Amino acid sequence: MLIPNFPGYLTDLHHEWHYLPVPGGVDPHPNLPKRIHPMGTPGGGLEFLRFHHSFMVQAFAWFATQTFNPQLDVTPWTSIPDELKKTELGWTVFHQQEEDRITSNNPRFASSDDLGNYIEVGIHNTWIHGATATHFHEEVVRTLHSPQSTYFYKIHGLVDYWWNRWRFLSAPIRPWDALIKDEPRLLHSDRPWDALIKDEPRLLHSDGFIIAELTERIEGLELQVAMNEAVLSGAFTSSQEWPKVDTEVAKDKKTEESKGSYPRKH
Ligand SMILES: [Cu+2]
Repeated sequence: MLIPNFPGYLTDLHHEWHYLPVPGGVDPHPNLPKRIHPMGTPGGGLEFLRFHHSFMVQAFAWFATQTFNPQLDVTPWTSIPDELKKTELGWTVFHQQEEDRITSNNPRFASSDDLGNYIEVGIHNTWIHGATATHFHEEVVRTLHSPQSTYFYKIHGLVDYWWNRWRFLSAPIRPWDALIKDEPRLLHSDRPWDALIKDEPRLLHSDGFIIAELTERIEGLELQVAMNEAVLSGAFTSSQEWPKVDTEVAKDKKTEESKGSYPRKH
């Protein structure tokens, strides 16, 4: 679904971040921040993950200031929906291998940066935006104005989910004595260790569990801060201040050709 009155500032922020300068090309929003590390280069993968994470925090802060009828469905996907895994939508055995590697961390990724590059250069840029646009008949998802669609938050929610999952999976397994030292309550469990592990597999990845818990708390705080800032700075205009729909449509028509699309590696 297209999100009514989605802030142009956020659309532009996303567009400019992805914009790849080409000779003779026109920089869409020269005053907005640009990507620092090019796609697929060291630093680019982490920047991709961080940019989209913080972008979603800002968008959700705005969502929270609005009432939508019907409500927005922006809940993240936690796996690639089966209905998208179709040959006619460009799904291939190679994409399945990519998804399997991302969810199993096998072969393992060296870092968040490594994971981010793998996702961006592969499934993200070559397939998921286009397949989603075609299947759900929402063309804007194919373009760099994709944040105007609720599907953007499903796609990038999935990327965030993969990232968190990877942080969990890649956390070092801690020896029991270190675990017991930090979590003495485990000592007072009357249950044998193997039964404990069976019921609480998170214990095996205890650092990952702690990271996941902290990540969740930080995300909550980020959202709170973003919302407070938005309210204090008046970043989001009230509905009475919105421009008339016909002028917006005219503006949209003008920018139609300049929406850009996700780059592919040749
Ligand atoms: Cu993007």
